[in-house]
Amino acid sequence: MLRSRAIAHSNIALVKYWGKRHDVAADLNLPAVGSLSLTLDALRTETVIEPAEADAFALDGETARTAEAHKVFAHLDRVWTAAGRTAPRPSCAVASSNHFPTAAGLASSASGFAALTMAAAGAFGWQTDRGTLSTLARMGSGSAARSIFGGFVRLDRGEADDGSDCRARRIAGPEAWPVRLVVAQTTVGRKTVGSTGGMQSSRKTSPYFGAWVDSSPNELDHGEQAVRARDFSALGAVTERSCFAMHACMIATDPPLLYWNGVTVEAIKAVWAARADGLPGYVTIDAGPHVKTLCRPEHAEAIADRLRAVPGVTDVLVCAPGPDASVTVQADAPKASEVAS
Ligand code: 2P0
Repeated sequence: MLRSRAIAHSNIALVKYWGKRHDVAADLNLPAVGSLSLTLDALRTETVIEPAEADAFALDGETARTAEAHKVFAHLDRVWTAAGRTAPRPSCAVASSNHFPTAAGLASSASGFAALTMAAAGAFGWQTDRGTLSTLARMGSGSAARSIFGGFVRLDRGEADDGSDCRARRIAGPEAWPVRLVVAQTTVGRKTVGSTGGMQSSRKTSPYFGAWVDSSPNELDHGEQAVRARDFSALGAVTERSCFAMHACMIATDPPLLYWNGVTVEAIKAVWAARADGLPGYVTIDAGPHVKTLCRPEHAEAIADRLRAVPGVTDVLVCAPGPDASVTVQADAPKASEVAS
């Protein structure tokens, strides 16, 4: 086993993932719909893995909670097995550090499991393609499959029961189309209903879940076509449609999954008012109250200023497209204990 260090960037879906396939093994974590995302430069996770006496996981410089650590060790087992190793997996010290500006208010599971997958493959001396790595990252967290790649990324739903065709692929690299995502934080603190449980609840109770799943393939194709054609207003339109269709499905869940707060609504309206004033921006919102606005680089600061002026917005961050996840093995990788928290 080698010492290995990986860096992965978080991503935001423009065409959303919400819901899991339930005709297959749950631990494959197969989505009911595909998704299309933008990887972001400003939000990254760095993970170092090295041989150890016993499994250990430190997050941001502190020993992680037991449940989090178990997920990490189970993921190491997955990568070890996928690499074709038959001997018992060697014990690993894993140190992971999130470099997220406080303004982000974003979940780190996408960059976290992407970095862990890349670092584990490196540590186990396994060289494979990024598509395969994305299928493994997906088993840790659906959105993590997309963070294996930079720029604009599509994760296909796939049809195979073993999940082998549910893998991410690059649609356009980070340099191919300079856009910005303006992240407006509308509260401090964590969300109350996690995504995994929320998705199950929507599938079981939302009368709109079927319509949401049925509408997704077309919207994904529209999103991909818009990226390939560099058609900004078409990408913006599908971004908003997918966001509000997903939230309609969430809100119709019983009990309702209303992830927004009042500031979320005011921020959406501020973006729409800016658009009417000639500053084109399009909103998307995840399983939380923050508002992310897709715009062109030349409009990002003016849109950020409009959002800063919304009462209750606590911080605003402008993100550019981010790179592929990367890994370095042994020689120039720092020790797990040296990763800055
Ligand atoms: C997305 N979200 O496409 C959607 C939009 C939230 C709303 O992917 O259960 O942490 O680990 O696969 O990836 C967040 O859910 O869920 C997410 P799991 P994940 O970005």
